[in-house]
Order: sequence, then structure tokens, then C-alpha cells
Amino acid sequence: MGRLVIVSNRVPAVRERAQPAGGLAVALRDAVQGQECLWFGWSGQQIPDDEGEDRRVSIDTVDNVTYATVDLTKSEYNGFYEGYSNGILWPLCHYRAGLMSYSRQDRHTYHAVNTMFAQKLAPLLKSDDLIWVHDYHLFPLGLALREQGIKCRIGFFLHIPFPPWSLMRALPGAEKLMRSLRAYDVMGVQTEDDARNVNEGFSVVGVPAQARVFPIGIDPESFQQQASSGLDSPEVQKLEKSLRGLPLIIGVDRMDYSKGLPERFRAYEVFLRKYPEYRGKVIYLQITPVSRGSVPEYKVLREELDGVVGHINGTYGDFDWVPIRYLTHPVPRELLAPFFRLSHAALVTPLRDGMNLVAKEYVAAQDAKDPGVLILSRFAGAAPEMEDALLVNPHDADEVADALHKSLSMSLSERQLRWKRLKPDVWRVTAGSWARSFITALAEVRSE
Ligand code: ADQ
Repeated sequence: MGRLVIVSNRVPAVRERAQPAGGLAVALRDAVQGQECLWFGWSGQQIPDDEGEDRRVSIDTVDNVTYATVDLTKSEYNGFYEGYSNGILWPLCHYRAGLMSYSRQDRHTYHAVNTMFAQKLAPLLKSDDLIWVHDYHLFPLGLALREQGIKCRIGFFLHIPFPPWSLMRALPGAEKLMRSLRAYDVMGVQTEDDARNVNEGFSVVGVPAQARVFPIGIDPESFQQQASSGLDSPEVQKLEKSLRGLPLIIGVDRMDYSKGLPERFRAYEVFLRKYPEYRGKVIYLQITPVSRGSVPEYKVLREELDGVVGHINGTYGDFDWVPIRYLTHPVPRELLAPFFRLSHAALVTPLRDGMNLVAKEYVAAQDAKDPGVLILSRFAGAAPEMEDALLVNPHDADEVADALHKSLSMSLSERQLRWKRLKPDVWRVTAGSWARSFITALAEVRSE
């Protein structure tokens, strides 16, 4: 098999290279195991616009992986990353066309950055490389590489959902984007629904159906290990002491409108109204670090969340009880795992999600003898694999409130049974097996 070349918008930061902490970096380390690998993408740095012309690719090799990164100019960051990727493609792919703020200039910058990436990457490539492109920031990269004369096998994996054509066509130039995806030899998505939608788009522009499903997973062994070994840490003990024996409900999500947070808080309010016996008798901890804070829709979301949490805490709180413990800063991963283990239930209720790794992490973190209950949105990509969670429609506040009540009153034997049925898939489809199956599919494509 040739060298593996990963292309993603963000490349692991220098400090994460020797010891990857999670996500793609860990998945790839497992999958590549000693094989030579090149990882190309944005350095995370912004430079003044007039320095774009002379920018160089910076190279750093750690073990078997060479990291090649380029800076983005300020205008590129604004147009490519914030404007087009996160202001247009992200909402559209999460079925929120109403939140798109389209501009032709951003579309132009998006394509220009993809072309720049292709131009910088092409000279680094060898003829038998396998190129694996990641996510919506880089939809047109395959075609841009072909235009540079690259004939290697190129695969693409979309981490987020792909909407039906009736929605996708709201994107100016959607047909062109679909046609550009033909440059890929393998087109991977998270779920059967996404594959159906991508193939529907292909059929509109006369491209043969080629989307394939590769659901992503986590590294369950290490997460489980962190969950039990972390229980003794001072922070976890502090949380446990503060619970005073009350059951803990936990939510952990980036602050993003796809995660259904206002809807979740309103459902919790319905729960407190409908089941008043839980007032003062349950602790709800929601950890929601701010993300993409300079995109306008995310500022609006933050204000909305501050308002809803303030309203609930003001209305239902008491001098010795806060209904929602609400954190807008990140918590280290080594604490999240034991926090999950301490909890009685998790609320994972996105309005739409490519997969949602928190759902899988929650299952991995549980103690077989006393597992917590996962309350999961039907619209998370993880839902079809997790039918033994309490599946809910996140728009239906009563359904979520009833699921909360059910989770808190569920017998130990039912909790154990549900967890026992959830566990095998979390252990079977891991980050490593996901990466291996994608790379194998790409390697099996006949070279041109
Ligand atoms: P995300 O939208 O970022 O990922 P998710 O799959 O839930 O969503 O992954 C988030 C990761 O960040 C998890 O590992 C989680 O533990 C961690 N995380 C979340 N909140 C945190 C917090 N408060 N503090 C620390 N860590 C936190 C995108 C898609 C998903 C898809 C993944 C992978 O949107 O649908 O599952 O990529 O393909």
C-alpha cells in the first residue's frame, strides 16, 4: 500500500503531535501503525493579506508522520473558514438553510483556498500515495488536485450530515459542487441517510451513485480506562461531594445550534414543571464551551442560552439548589470520562448530528454494575446503532422530559440490560476500525 496522505482543515497542533489526545489523530495512529504518513492542512495561524503570496509550507516530522501546514491570510480565514464553511455549508448540511448567510465573495474565497491547498500539496505527493480528504471545508479539493495533474487515488469523508437535494439545492452552485465530487474515488459518509442524500444529488447531475457508509467510532478501551482511573482525581471527588448523593444528569456539547441546547433546556424546564418532585433532588451539569464565537449566529445562540438558563435558574432555583450548572468553558477530556461515569443520565439531543461521539463516549465510560442511561436524539447519526438508548425527538419537550423521568426511575436491571445491548457496537466500530475500513476501501480502488 502507498503512503497515506491526510488532508484536513486543521492539523494537530505541535503539542498534540507526539501524544495525540483524541479524534482523528488517535484513529489514524491506530490505523496507520508505523506506516509512512503525510498530514496536510491549515496551521491554525492567520497572516496579513499581503503575506499570502510568499507563504511557504512548513514541515515537521514526528515519528512516522510528516505534518505539512500552510497559514491562511486574514481574508481567507474570514471568507473560507468562517464565511463559507461555517456560515453557509455547516448550517445547510445540518438542515438549517434559514441560518445560511450566503455571499458570492465567500464562495470565491472558499474555492480559492481549496485551489491554494492543491497547489501547495501537489509538489509533496508521490504517484502511489493514497489521499484522504476530510470534511466540508474541502469538498472541491479533489477536483483541484486533479486539475494539478494528480492521478493518485483520492477519497473523501464527510463528518457532518448531508441534506436531501430539496435542501441542498438552496446552495448557489450546488450542481457544480456535486459534479466536483466525482473527482473522488471513494466518497464516505456517516449514515445510510447521508449516503441516500448524496446519491440523490449525484443522480440530479448525472454522476453515478458512489456514496458509501463508514460510521465513525471512538477508542472505547482508553475512554473506559480514563473513566475509572479518573475517579480518584481531586476535581472528580469535588464534583461527587457536591452532588450530596443526588443523581447527576450530564450534557457535554460544543456550543453549536446543531446540538439542540435551547430545546434541551426548555425540555428540562418542562421536566421540572411536570415532575416537581425532582426540584432540588437532581443535579444537571451542562458543559458547553463556546465555539466559533465570532460567527454571528453563534453569538446569538450564546445570548439565547444565557437567557434561557438564567430564566430557569431564576424561576426554579432555591438558595441551596441551582437547576442547571452551566459551564461555557471546556473541561479536560480526562475529567469528562469520570464525570460521565458518575452520572445517572446523559442528555445527547442534537437537532442534527453527523454521528455524535459524546453518545459513544458516554456508553464507554459506564460501570457495568451501575450504568447510567443515555437519552439520545433520533437525529444523531449514532441513533441507528444505539436503539437501546432512550431515543427522543429533541423538538418534543414533553418526550424529552418523560425520558428524563424514565431514566431517573429506571430499575437497575433495565439500566444494565440497555447498557449491555449498547456496548457491543461501541466496541466493534471504533475510531481505528473506521479509519482502517476507509483506507482499505481506497486502497482497493483500481489505480488509473
Ligand atoms: P463535533 O460536532 O465536534 O464533531 P462530536 O462528535 O460530539 O461533535 O465530538 C465532539 C468531541 O469533543 C467529543 O470527543 C467530546 O468528548 C469532545 N467535547 C465535546 N464537548 C466538550 C467539552 N465541553 N469539553 C471537552 N471536550 C468536549 C463532528 C461532527 C460529529 C461527528 C464528529 C466526528 O459534527 O457529528 O461525530 O465530527 O466525525
